[in-house]
Amino acid sequence: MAPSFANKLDALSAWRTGLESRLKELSRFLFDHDLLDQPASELLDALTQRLAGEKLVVAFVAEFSRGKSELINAIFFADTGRRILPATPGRTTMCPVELSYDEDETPSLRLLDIDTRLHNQSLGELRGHAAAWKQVPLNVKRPDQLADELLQVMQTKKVALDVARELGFWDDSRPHDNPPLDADGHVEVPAWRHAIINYPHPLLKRGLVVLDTPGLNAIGAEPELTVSLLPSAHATVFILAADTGVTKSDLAIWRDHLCGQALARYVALNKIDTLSDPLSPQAEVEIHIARQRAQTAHTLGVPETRVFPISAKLALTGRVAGDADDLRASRILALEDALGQQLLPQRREVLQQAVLDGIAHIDAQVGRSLTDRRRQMSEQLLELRGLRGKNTTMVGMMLRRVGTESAEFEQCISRVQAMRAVHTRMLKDALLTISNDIVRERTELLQEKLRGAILNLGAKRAFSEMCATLRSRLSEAQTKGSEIHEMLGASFNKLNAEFGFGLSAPKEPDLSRFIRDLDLIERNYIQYLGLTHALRLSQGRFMEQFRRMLVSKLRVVFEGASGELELWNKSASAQIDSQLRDRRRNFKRRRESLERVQSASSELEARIHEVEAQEERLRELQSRLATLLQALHAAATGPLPAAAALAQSQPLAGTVASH
Ligand SMILES: Nc1nc2c(ncn2[C@@H]2O[C@H](COP(=O)(O)OP(=O)(O)OP(=O)(O)O)[C@@H](O)[C@H]2O)c(=O)[nH]1
Ligand SMILES: [Mg+2]
Repeated sequence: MAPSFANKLDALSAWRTGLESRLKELSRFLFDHDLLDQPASELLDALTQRLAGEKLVVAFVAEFSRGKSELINAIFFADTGRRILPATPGRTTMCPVELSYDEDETPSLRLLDIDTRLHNQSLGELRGHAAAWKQVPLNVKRPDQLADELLQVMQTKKVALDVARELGFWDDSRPHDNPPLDADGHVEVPAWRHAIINYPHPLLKRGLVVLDTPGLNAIGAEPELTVSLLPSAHATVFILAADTGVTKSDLAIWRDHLCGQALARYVALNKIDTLSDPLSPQAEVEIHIARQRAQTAHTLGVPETRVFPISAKLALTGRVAGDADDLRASRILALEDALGQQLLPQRREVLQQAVLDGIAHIDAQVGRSLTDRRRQMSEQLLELRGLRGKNTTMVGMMLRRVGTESAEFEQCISRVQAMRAVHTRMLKDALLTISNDIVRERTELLQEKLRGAILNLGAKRAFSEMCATLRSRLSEAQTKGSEIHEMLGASFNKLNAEFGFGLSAPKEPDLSRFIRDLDLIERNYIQYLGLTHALRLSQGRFMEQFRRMLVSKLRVVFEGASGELELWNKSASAQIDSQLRDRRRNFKRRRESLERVQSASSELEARIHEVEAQEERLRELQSRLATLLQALHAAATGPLPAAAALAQSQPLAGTVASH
């Protein structure tokens, strides 16, 4: 049987760890041999961090009681031997629950009070404020205690009607959707706004983040879930119940939150065990399941292969009891395989490209610097060998020549300085185009316009206009980046021709991925602004949260683009410094050699040997660099490590997957 999702994720993670250690080896090698300039070192650090910190977010979305939490238990927690996340009839999970692992923190459940909605801070901002969260330590060795603590995600509280209104859980214009009002005029609302479980599960340790959500069409859903958490998930599993089929509210959730998203979507038709009936033959039940699957695919507009009839309950009980028949009947492996087969190769491709780009960069920069140093050594050898059999007058002449050459070379300094001045000015100008002030100004302007917007249409238009302005800023920065590239290219050619440098401008800076990120933010927010309850939330108190949420998202894009431009420019100009240093060192070496030869003719052969040895060392470094880069390339593009071997070394993950 094909390895399940758990095994595949393991293999991907082992692949990442392998690449990480090869990158570290490369860094160490470059550092030890004085080949690592600052931009190259930043690039390698960023790459290693990206590989280590890479997250894979899978969100489970559905109307309440469809079995989201049960399915998460079955896929990820069966190895604990019990139900970990609460899953009960009726509304259970009251706030979004994020499961992940951060090894710098102890295992814990963190809960954010629902009242934080009354203040301006967005969820994103509050993540960094430890004091805003109630922190409950988790005893991971005691699954029963763990499950007890996690019951807190079910907590609710009673509040007065006006508080419920302020919190966003009561809407006078949509009376049918409002929760019941009790005899004292109180409304039951969730106690928490968000929960984060830090749990050292092998899969979470490997960068998986699981997002369990409460029934989403409920009034008062956290806007951040719609505009940020769900759209940035790498995959969503939408769950329906086979006993209810696709209901109107299921369809509303699908349409509002999952329809038209580019992300990978899977549909689970859960609870197929409820269709079994002692009075009907199994073949009839099968026909019934097949029919439901086809209907579901048709209603949601997805291929039938994306709809997975499953039973989360049988999967969980089957795994806990080690009952292979139940597990087979649950059909969970088909869903897990699909998740593993489609999702993980996509993630791998993205990381692989980043590593290959890094290799190309190091190869170009460091490789060139080594070739250049070798060339200088060869020239020096030629010079020294030419002195064989010559007298000291000749050596004196050579010394004077080195002096003249060195003085001529130093004239390049004023040229380099002039080029630097132009470069600094151009870069400053490019960075100004995409400064944080632009984001702030534009979002404030949007806020003004949204305040006046009565219809969603107006809000959408204002938002699109803002995005268009921001996009044109990014494109402008891209053009300016290309102009810098051109300017440097031309200046480098001149410096190479006149002063014997070996400079070459790196591949043009590329900001297209930031433009794509902006497009994605635009799509998500536009979709959110289209929801009926969005405008209500976008007014008053929620408006400020909305703006802050947007600003922080846009900042990430703009700061990312600025960072990229800056790093590119640093790396392009760092070669000038290192080549200047090399050239000067070379002149000094030549002068010293000649002086030694002048003082004692026996020194010539010794000096020739020395330079030959140095050249040989450079040749070795070149070939070791090539070997390291080739090995990295092979590791990045080669097959994933065998999952079976990993399962053995990771007993817990093996337990989850081995059934
Ligand atoms: N028979 C059957 N019951 C299931 C299955 N999956 C879940 N259930 C039950 O359905 C009920 C709801 O499951 P949950 O996992 O709490 O559903 P949820 O989607 O997380 O619901 P909320 O947290 O309220 O949004 C629980 O009683 C589960 O035991 C299944 O495959 N078969
Ligand atoms: Mg739940």
